[in-house]
Amino acid sequence: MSATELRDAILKHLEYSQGKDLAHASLYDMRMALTLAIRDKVIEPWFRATRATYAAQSKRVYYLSMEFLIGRLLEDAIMNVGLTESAREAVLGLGFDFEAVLNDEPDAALGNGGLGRLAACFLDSMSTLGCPAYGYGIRYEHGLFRQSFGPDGRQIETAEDWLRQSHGWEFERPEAAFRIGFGGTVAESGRSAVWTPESAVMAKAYDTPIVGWQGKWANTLRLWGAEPLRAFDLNAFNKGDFTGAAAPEALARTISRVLYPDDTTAQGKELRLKQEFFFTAASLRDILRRFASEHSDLSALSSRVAIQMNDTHPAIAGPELVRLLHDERGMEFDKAVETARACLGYTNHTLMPEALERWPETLMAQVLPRHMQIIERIDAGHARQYPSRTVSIVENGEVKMGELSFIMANKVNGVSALHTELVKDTVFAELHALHPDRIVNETNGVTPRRWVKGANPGLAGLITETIGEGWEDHLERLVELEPAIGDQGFRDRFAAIKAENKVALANWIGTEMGIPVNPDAMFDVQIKRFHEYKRQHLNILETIALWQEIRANPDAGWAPRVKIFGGKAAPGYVMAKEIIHLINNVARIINADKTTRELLTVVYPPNYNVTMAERLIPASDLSEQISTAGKEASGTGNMKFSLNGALTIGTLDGANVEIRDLVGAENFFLFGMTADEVVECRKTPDHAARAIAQSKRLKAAIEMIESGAFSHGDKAMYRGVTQNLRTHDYFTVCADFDSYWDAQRRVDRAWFQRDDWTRIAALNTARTGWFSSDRTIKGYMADIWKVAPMI
Ligand code: B1N
Repeated sequence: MSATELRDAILKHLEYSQGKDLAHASLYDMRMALTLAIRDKVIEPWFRATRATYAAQSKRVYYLSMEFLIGRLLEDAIMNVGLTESAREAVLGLGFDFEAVLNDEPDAALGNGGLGRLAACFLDSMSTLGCPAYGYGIRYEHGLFRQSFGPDGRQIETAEDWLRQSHGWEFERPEAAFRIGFGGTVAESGRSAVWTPESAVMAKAYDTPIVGWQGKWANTLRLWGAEPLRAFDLNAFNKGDFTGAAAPEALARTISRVLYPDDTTAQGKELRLKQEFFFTAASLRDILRRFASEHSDLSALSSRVAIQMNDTHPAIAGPELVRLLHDERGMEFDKAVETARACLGYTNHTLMPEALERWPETLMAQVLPRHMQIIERIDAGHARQYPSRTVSIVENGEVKMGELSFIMANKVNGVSALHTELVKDTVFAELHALHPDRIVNETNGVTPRRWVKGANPGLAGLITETIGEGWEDHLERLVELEPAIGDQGFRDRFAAIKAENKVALANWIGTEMGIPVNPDAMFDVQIKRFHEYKRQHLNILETIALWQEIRANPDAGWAPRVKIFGGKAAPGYVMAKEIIHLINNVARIINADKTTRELLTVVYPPNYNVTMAERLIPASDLSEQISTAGKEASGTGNMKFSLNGALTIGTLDGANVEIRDLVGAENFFLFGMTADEVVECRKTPDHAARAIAQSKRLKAAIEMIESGAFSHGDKAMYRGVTQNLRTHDYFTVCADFDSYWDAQRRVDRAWFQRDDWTRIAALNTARTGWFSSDRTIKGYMADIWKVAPMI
């Protein structure tokens, strides 16, 4: 499509879809018209993919996820259909700034962090690989909250409103709607049972086409919105019970209203359980409807259907599928369990005990009475089959969703090599012994289309010039860059691209925050959700210590640094919010110190999201991946940084281990205890006190916080953080501090060997092509889903 043709298509949509002529079109009108013109181009591969899948009677993959952190879609879609240049020209020709049009799109934050972003990268890769797939989730009215900082530096949360403007990508499907019930009673009826829910809502489908690289294939992201039952159903429902009749309407309004803002924690709230059942049940009905339109023999279900549970959030899929097969379609119970298991896979994303979902048995029995019976029967069946087992799904009055998922899945996977081994050795040790072939590893990945080509066009251009086209969907080809890294000319270009990205970021920080930053300084970046295990407080403690040392010894050869933080804390996570508050106040004090101004700046732009990540990562020199070893299941930001030529300072945790193996130990700033050593360390009750006593810098940094230096003299302000460090320090910040400090000084020295730094940065890019989510998805397709690519 030429720029002129695209221009005509945009004008047509301006006129007929937006009802505006060019002279009166707003930025929003232009963005919508461009979106609709591009969406038109996506329809053709979308239909083609659907027809090809039907024609081949191919097995389909269903990716069930509570979260899809897709961010903006327009720029990505334009790139995938190969219209970036035409679109730029057409939009410019119509008198609009292309970047401004792209920036007008709201960032769809239907997820918290890594888990949701992984689901979005997987959608991209499944479409790129021609894997027939549907993403299924919830169309939250409000995604993750918007973050701002109060004048005192505290996090303020406000509702996010991405659907206030009409959503240009989606298609509403009023015909694809299912009634989803809750509560009520179960009556025995022969060998099965009849569940009569007490209340119900309608799940209505909204489809967004997800086009792959070069527009060869497109899959569907189907998100469910909750609506009250129709008038007819309401009448039937109503018979005499008026209060009961009003309840479903209230329920319908709340069920898809808001994303739970908790990352790696489970809240155990009734509404959350209802959300989980709501989207899982609607998805399963849709899956069985589609299967039934092509096949009649339900025993063949697993040859046509692979359902992936993204963590335990859709774990009710096990019992619900059994219920649909047994109660509603008359399949014998044990066969229904076998059939369901053959379809289901379960991805574990965390070992943190507070994240492992458990529901009170009483709540489960009240919200999903039939499912509670089925869970008990599955549990009993498993116990009969494995009499030696001591774990069970229902224990101490709780339903453990991890165990349920494990038992109901034919494959269980971890998300990095280290994490998968820990899954085998810790949470699922006993189940692993009983089912030794069930756990597999699928190390996470990220889409290079968004995270290299889209976010870093400069680097993408250099890659193409150096190794030719086609690396975008064969990212392992980045190794071909390696010979060029020996050339001074290549290194200079690589460095110049990084420098340009940093100038752009420095300008943005200047306009957005009013803080001048020196683009020649090292950009040292930690962006991720705030959590004690991710240890942003380790970073800020080191920052305080560094500031003190620079003041005491200004000429000791410090590398000038800009420390950049980004991330949100769950609204109820008091400690994480205190750390945010502390960082903002440390930034306020340090940035006001004229004596260190040239060497150290701390910036923390509010409301970190996918779009901000796309801006920050290409401009980063140093990637902070400093979690307590054994706690970060994988990380995916770590991969994005490496691909974009940042060096990593990190622990042996999650996929850091694999990054270090690939880029080479000599090119990675390793520090801290190993996962085993952390476990050992915790056995010494005063490990924190000892570490503080041994480290004059750590001691001084903590004391400085306690002195009120960052809180207008208020000595008690950060007691939550400091007392925890001094006493409990479960995440071993103190025990790792000196090692971290030393690694940072190695970073300083490396920074002054600028050409060598650039060489290592380029090696990071060249050696991390393995982290493409295409590689990950190929793994799932071969090991778990047993699905062949269609292109
Ligand atoms: O999943 C990512 C990993 O890269 C991260 O290491 C991991 O922390 C993240 C409950 C979670 N694990 N668990 C969650 C999110 C929301 C929620 O309500 C748990 N997120 C992760 C991708 O594998």
